Amino acid sequence: MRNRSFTECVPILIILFLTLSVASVAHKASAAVQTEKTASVPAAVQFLADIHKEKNVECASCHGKDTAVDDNETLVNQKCVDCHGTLDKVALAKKSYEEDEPAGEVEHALNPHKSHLGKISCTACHHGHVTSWAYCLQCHHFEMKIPGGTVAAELPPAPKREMPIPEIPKDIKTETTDVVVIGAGGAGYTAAITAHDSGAKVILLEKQPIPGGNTMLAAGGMNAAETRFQKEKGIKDSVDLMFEDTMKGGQNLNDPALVKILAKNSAGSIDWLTSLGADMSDVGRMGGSSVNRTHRPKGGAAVGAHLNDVLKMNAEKRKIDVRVNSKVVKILEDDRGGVIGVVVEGKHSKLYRILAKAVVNTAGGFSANPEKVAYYKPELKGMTTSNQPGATGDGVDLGAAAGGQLMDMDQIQIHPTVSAGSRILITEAVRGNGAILVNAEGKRFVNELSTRDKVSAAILSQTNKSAFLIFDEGIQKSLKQIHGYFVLDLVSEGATVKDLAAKIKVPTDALETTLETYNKAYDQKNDTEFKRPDMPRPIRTPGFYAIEIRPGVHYTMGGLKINTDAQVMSKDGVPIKGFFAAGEVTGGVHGANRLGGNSISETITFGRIAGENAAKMATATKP
Ligand code: MEZ
Repeated sequence: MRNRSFTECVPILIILFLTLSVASVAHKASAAVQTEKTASVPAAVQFLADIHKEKNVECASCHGKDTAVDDNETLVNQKCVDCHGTLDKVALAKKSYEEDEPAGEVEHALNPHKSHLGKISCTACHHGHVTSWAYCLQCHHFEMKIPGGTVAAELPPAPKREMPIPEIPKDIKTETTDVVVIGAGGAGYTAAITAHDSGAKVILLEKQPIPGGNTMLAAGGMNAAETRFQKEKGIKDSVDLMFEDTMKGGQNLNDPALVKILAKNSAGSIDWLTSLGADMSDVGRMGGSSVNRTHRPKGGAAVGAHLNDVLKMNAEKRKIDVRVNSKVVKILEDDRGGVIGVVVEGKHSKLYRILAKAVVNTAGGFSANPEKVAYYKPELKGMTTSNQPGATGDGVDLGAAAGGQLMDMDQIQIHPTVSAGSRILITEAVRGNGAILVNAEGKRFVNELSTRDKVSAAILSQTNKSAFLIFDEGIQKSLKQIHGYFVLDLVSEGATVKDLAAKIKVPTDALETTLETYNKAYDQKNDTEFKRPDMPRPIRTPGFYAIEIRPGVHYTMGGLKINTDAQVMSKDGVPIKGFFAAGEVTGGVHGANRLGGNSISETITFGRIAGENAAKMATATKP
């Protein structure tokens, strides 16, 4: 079907409007809101509702007649799509957001309708009665226009980071289900799908307007040992070696029982994802791993956006009840401390209660909560983060308030390579595929494949507390994800090493010598200088590229203590009945330092365990 333009759509909507004769209470209320808000708008800004009104699109065309808006804003979003087309269609229609972009270069263009956020709802960015703002502006600094907003529009104030537990009125609405999952990132979707497939009725809650959590940002891949993809590529690995690498990387602070589960179930988790339609066939390496075991889509594409799509699609196929804009404000307990449900604050539905036989907490970590990070690790005060804005640690607070034991809260990981001056993570896979790090003097200073704690510490002791990732055309071609850094304008380029040195203002001789020495080490398969264990590619194929990077807060290793069944442990050291957790909200798997690629591994493996055990518990008590 041809995509209708907005103007073509207007008459249809008017007819619809007239047919429905919507001089309704809802319409009036909506119009009143509109007038009231419009009155306070600065002259230059019109809200989306005003723009529609000017085009004779009445309120009920978007809101429907007498229909209360649900927290997913389902009807409003459907109306946007009916009129303007799906996200894919809008993305095609608007290939370039850079005004001077030549038509032939649309491949490189930024397109907010097509991004790693996947298929998000229109109302995540487009707001009818307040200034619209692009969700991605919370991490990026794009100069892009949005109807009913402005480029310079002030973002709404950041959500309150502390979670005062509100007074819960007794008479709020109550729903019931088997399993409630808090947080729709990778662990949440995995737990929800697994619980559903084990026979439970599930509600998956997400406080942000879009699902995905930090999973949607995950880049490098998912660690797994003894997988069929490793076998196909002749990679010799073992569950024991993954266990040893993970313990060593975590400085043996990890809970060995959890690490055993992680390693033992990792290949099964890859098979599970594959059975859902994921492509995990490319295998690379992250720092601290003895062999290539980081799985990701073909060509080295980012793992998170792909998994996010696959998990969302599978939840939709199963008709799992996923609710965004739905923040859990309290976990409910019975008089013996067992967990029996949650209280939710919906964007539109306000406070309501869901009683459940089991609750799974997959609400993530707190790297995007600078106050909390600084509280537990004062030396990280003011440091940027690679995390999505919802990673504020509510899940940890909710779990602790429900009697859960916290552990290792001061174990906070900084990722060595966040693009300088931004929040954009440059995946460790760039180093894994061959890039080196040089300082402002043009010299290498560290084994680039060492663990994150060591590489970050080395960078922080260099001039400007930053460094440059250096790679060439061969490395750029080997990893699809790198393309995105060009699109985001993060890469300095040179046709020769000399050109590049001039661009990034490092001494030419030093950079040339550094690359000659490194390429010799590659040829001799021996890095005598820094003992880098794997040099998959030389750096000698023009063009030459650099990205300036700085460490940023990336992952919180601490959280709720769980056992191997993903049950949350109480402060007295016993499992809390009906309470499970998985993913970054938990502590224990990664100890003092998480290995790159072990986060997605943990979310999938422990998400599956939590979902299965929650469902088992829920269905066992079914009449
Ligand atoms: O597991 C991670 O955090 C990871 C692989 C990050 C990255 O550098 O891509």
